[in-house]
Amino acid sequence: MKLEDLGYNNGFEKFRIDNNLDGFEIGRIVAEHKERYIVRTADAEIEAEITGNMRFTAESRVDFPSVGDWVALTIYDSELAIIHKILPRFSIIKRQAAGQSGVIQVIATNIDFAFIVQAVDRDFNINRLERYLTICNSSRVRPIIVLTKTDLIDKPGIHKLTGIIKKRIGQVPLIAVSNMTRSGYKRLIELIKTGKTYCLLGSSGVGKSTLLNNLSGKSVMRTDVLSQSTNKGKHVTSHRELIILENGGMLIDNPGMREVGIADSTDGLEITFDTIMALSQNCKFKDCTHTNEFGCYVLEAVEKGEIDRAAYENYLKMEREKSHFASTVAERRKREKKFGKIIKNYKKTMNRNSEHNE
Ligand SMILES: Nc1nc2c(ncn2[C@@H]2O[C@H](COP(=O)(O)OP(=O)(O)OP(=O)(O)O)[C@@H](O)[C@H]2O)c(=O)[nH]1
Ligand SMILES: [Mg+2]
Ligand SMILES: [Zn+2]
Repeated sequence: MKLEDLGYNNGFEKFRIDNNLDGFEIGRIVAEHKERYIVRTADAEIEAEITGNMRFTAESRVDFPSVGDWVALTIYDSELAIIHKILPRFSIIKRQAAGQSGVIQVIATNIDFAFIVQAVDRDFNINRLERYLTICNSSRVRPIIVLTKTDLIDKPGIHKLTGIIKKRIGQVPLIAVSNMTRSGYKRLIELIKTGKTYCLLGSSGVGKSTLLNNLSGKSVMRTDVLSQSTNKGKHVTSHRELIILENGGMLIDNPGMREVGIADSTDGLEITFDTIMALSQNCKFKDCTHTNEFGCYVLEAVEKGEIDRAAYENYLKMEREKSHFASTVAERRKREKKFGKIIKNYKKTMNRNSEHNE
């Protein structure tokens, strides 16, 4: 297998040469199990760990390898390999870590397309779809909406749901499939290109792993029904894994998400809500929050019914989350800086004292 078949490109190669990484092997992380990584190189699949230095200097999860990463590593033998460097990523899918304010969780890296998977049953939720979309847009990953379990409802039912999506989320490709009858698979398979990486995002139980197994023709991932009452908060898939399909596309399966918190979505919201953004250019005040200002074009459009009120409210909610995330991060940085100064001063005093004692 060539590295190119795993998605390696000129950008990564240029970095490798510019940084004199000739002495290292290059590989891609295909799975992660609690800081032990499975790396796929041109001729092997091996387990690897990171250097102590990488662990020590890491400031957040973003500095650790993730599934999808290209890394430079040294292979000592079939049992031991050490990851020295993460090659710069062209995309990072991340969210606000569930229940940890201001903390980022990396879902996957170097992703070309994300399949946002939602089932037609009670999982269907247009606001959440917009959330996933925002996450994709802020990480420059092209989204594709996949509506699953269409076998559970009739044609008019499917039509109604696709109508709701198309009205709110116009330009994003949308495919309705059944993992049981495989209806819709032909279109889905046509979208998967050789050498490109696709990531499956969505709640638990929507059929991500079933879809992946069907597409790969193998039972790579375990799939199951979870009883809501006995398995509260659990999901069937518990780790992330990259699988190479026969047509050369790569698919990353993820554990289902219960919370899709917005983290650092620089311009994700602007892209997701481009109509609102375009209108806001005309608002009377530059710093208009579009909530109660006089001369607000956005509010006016909502009143006139030109913007869907539910979409507008979802936008405001995520905008608030985004600012909250930013201020939590800023506050933590400030605290850490202060703490760093205390440590520095302490060390200085200690050194002075020990000099005196000599
Ligand atoms: N009727 C129907 N059932 C489906 C479909 N896709 C998946 N299922 C069933 O839904 C259940 C959950 O499927 P999984 O593939 O494990 O779901 P998942 O998204 O991987 O869930 P997590 O790993 O927990 O995130 C299984 O019992 C599947 O057989 C579908 O298209 N139609
Ligand atoms: Mg799964
Ligand atoms: Zn406004």
